Amino acid sequence: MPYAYDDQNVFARILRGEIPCKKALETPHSLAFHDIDPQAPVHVLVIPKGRYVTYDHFALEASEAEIVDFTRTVGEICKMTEVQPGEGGGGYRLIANSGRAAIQEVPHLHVHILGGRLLGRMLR
Ligand code: DGP
Repeated sequence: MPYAYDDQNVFARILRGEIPCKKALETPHSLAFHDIDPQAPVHVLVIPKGRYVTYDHFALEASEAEIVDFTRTVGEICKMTEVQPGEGGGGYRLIANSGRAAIQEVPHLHVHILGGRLLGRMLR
């Protein structure tokens, strides 16, 4: 059971309206909101509304409608938040921590979108 879903995780509670969030965009299958502990001037999380734990869980088991909606929502947020040239060259970073090795804190798939400052080199 690699994909057991915990209904009490904080993003499930946000989706049920039990915990408030600062919403950036909502679509039929996805929700984008600002991270509670921003690591950059722009730090938005995009989550699917479905019960998916990790990126592979979502990519392999979600419907095409969910996948298209989620991918487009991430794209919309990137476009909305992309910094303009002249402020460090523009751009953003996507991160989807999945599982223990990546220290995924909330077990509901989320993509971090970070931008608004020079982010520094991450992988070499
Ligand atoms: P990760 O380590 O990839 O699972 O990141 C989880 C992120 O979720 C972390 O950056 C903080 C954020 N987060 C945790 N609880 C809340 C919350 O209640 N509201 C919001 N907006 N973000 C939260």
